[in-house]
Amino acid sequence: MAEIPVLQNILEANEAMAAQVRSRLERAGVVALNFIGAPGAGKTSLLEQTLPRLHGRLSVAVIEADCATARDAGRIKALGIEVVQINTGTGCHVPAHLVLQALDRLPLERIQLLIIENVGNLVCPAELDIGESGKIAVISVAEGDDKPQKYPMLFRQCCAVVLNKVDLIPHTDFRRERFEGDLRTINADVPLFGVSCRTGEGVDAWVNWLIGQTTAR
Ligand SMILES: Nc1nc2c(ncn2[C@@H]2O[C@H](COP(=O)(O)OP(=O)(O)O)[C@@H](O)[C@H]2O)c(=O)[nH]1
Ligand SMILES: [Mg+2]
Repeated sequence: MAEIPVLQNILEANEAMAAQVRSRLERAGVVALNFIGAPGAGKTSLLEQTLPRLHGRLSVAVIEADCATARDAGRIKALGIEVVQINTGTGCHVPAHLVLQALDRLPLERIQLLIIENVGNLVCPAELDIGESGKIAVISVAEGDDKPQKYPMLFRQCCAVVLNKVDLIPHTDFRRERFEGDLRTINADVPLFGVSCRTGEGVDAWVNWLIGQTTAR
């Protein structure tokens, strides 16, 4: 019995922090997108394909979240993009209070888009509000075509789905019709972008949508 109020307190505390993140971002006119996907889905690879294409079109900063290491931040920094690494230790998602701390280290007045790469996980990050404008589901064909039905929360919550590693489809048993059919039963209208971060296929359409998000809001 005692555990329920504790959990409630933690969630309420997170909501209060998320509200602070949201108001700071809104005041600065920054759109923040929270990239959620399994470890290895290609979240950082997608950023490596996306960020150079935004050069001269949109000013961007990135928050990287992983249990350990600053490796992903290193990959983003190598592109000349402002980045803050968060390490969550045993935490399976980035909580709002760590995002709030990271905002202090970013030039919010100079950026239009903030991308947060969450800890690799299809479950907890989908449930938690961190003050973002929207969640992006990043999934790869190597994970199988049954994930929308198995992890409906993420696919219901997100404002776009990026299906990565389409170059591998011929080498897997991934059935795109099944994936799309299942996705549509959960989220009928969500934009879906099939991309390959290996070949660059489909990335331009995704980037154009992304740019549209900063002007539409
Ligand atoms: N074949 C193929 N491999 C990819 C693609 N995107 C990423 N990878 C590989 O998948 C692995 C995990 O990528 P990474 O971006 O680190 O995933 P993250 O953990 O979601 O950030 C790396 O070895 C990438 O080179 C893709 O579109 N096609
Ligand atoms: Mg990564």
